[in-house]
This record gives sequence, C-alpha cells and structure tokens, in this order.
Amino acid sequence: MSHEPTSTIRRLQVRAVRVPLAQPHQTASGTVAECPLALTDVTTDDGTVGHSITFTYTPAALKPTAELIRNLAPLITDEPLAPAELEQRLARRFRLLGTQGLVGMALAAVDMALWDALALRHGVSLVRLLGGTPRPIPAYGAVGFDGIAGSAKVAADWARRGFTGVKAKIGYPTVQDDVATIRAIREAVGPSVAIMVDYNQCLTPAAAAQRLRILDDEGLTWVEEPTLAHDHAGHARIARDARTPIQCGENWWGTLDMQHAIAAEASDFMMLDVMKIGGVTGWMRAAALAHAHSIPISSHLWPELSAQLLCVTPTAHWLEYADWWNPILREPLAIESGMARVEHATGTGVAWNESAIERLAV
Ligand code: SMN
Ligand code: MG
Repeated sequence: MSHEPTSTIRRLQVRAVRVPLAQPHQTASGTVAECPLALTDVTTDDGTVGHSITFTYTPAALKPTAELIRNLAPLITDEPLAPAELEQRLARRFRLLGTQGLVGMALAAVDMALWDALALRHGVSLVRLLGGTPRPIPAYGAVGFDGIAGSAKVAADWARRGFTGVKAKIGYPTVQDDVATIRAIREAVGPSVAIMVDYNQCLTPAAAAQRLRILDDEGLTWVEEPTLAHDHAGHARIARDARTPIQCGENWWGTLDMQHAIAAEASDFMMLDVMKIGGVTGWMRAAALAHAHSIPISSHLWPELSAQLLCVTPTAHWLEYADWWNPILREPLAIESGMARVEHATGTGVAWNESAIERLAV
C-alpha cells in the first residue's frame, strides 16, 4: 500500500501591513495611495508554512478583514491539508451569510495559503503541482490617471523596460481628452506596443457607447470596465456596438458572477482577480469556464500567483504587472523582456520580507 504524504493544518496567523506606493495610482474612481494588505500564514504539522496576500483597497477594511480571516482558524485547524475539499466545506459553512465581499476575501486568503502550503509540502511550484509547465507570460505595465504628458512618460518608461503592453487609466472630462492621452501614449511607445485603457466603471452605458464609437479608431487592445462592474446588460449593450474588445472581470465575486457575464455576453475578454474569484480553486473553475467559451483570460494584480495560474489557463492572454507589493516580498516576480518568468518559483511565489513587514505592520 502506498503512503501519500499528507499534512495536517495546525495554525493560521494573520498580520496587517500598509505598504506605501512610490507614486499614488489614480483612477477615474479614486486614488490608491497605499496598499492595505492582510498577510496570512497557514502552518502544518510538518512545519510547512503557506502564505497569501489579501488586498483591501481601503485601510478602513484592513483590520476587519484580518480579523475575519483569523476567525476562520477553528474551521481549518486539525484538518488535512486539502484545499479543494476545504473550499467546499467553508462555502457550505457560509451559505447563509453569503460568500461575497469581505467573507469571500477571507475564504480566498485561506484557499491561496493552503495551495501554497500544498505546493511547498511537495517541493514544487504551483504550476507543477497543477500539472503544468512554467512558461513566459506577456505582461503589461500600468499607467495611472496622469494626464497627457504624465501618461505618455510612464508608458514610455514601461516600453523602455521591454514591456510589450501598457494599460492607461482614462475617463477624462471629454472623449477628446481620452483620445489625446491615448495618442500621446502611442507616440511615446511606438506602433508595436499594445495599448489597453481602463475606465474603472465611471461611465453610464449610453455615454460609454458614445465614447467607444470614437475610441474604436485608436487601435486599442481592449477597453476595460466602461460601466459598473456588475451591470452585465449595460456592458453587453456597449460590447455589441463596439469594434474594440471589452474587458471586465476584476470585480466579479466567484465563478457564478462570471457565468452571468458570459450568459449576458457582457465582455469579449475577461480578467480574473484571484482573490475575488475565489482563490486558486476559484481561478481554476473560472479558467475551465473561459476555456469552454473560448474567452481570453488575463489577470488582475497578484502578479506572482497569477503568472503561475496563467501557465495552466488554456486561454491565457495578458498578465497585469504591478510592483506595488514588492517591498513585502522575499522574491518579487521576475520580468525579462516584458515577460513574466516563473521557472524558479516555489509554491505560489509568495514569501515574506520579514524586516519590511515589521516596519510596515499596523
Ligand atoms: C485597479 C487595480 C487596483 C487599484 C485600482 C484599480 C484596476 C486595474 O482597475 O485594472 O488594475
Ligand atoms: Mg481595471
């Protein structure tokens, strides 16, 4: 009889940090000046420690989220290290309350940390654990709501570093301002760099449809969240008339949200936020759904983990690169010639820079 290496979960710990951004990231729907992060550690009986990052966007949600994750400890302590099994069990436990919002984030924090521990326990990267092969994934850099000259400068910096795509925040007072920003970026990066734009939900469907008629001539790779993230009918109306692909998904909670968007034909491309979609377990389900519908999948934040997940996503498209959380990471994601490289990753690629965490802890 074979003896499988199984582990038992013994401890769950959570710390809260506030990571300042060198440059505040402006969007049409608010500025991100710092990253409030809950850092989860799950320890097993053999001493393996799995890690995960939860991003709360606003500091107001940081301590409640950390507390909520901590409160899940009794539900997983002394259980076998089996993330897919525990995901089902926890989802059942929270059926009456619901698994969106902070609850969904807390469940994802546990899921991501458990998958990390499982990969580390087997001495492999997440890609290998999931049966894939590490390969380079094309990455794009983020350009904030920085005006015409500011956006062009940041875009040029990404292109100079070898990135083959840039994504700019738009949603200026007029579509002419949006176009001027896009043209300045095109001028700065040259003809072969992909340009994406992101409205961060700031338009009505009618206004978005009108702007898209003009943006359609700018050769954009996608237009992201032109209207409210959960207005699938509104997005479908915009997507129907636009020639430029619509990109949505970063704000969808779980695969059922994604299924509703697919049913409504809301978005040509989809981008998954590994936290909001339900951790590694949720991502794999979403990847299967996208495969069945031939929908290209990109990622949202979590570059270390997402680059690995894109390696096992049949319709993988672009990785969103962001270095915001690098200060608290022992080994941030490697980028070479604009491609994410995960060949040397262990686990999910998330391990701590303890001295930075001590400094940034709240
Ligand atoms: C975004 C991410 C994080 C903060 C603000 C906005 C975003 C993106 O919409 O696409 O990266
Ligand atoms: Mg976005």
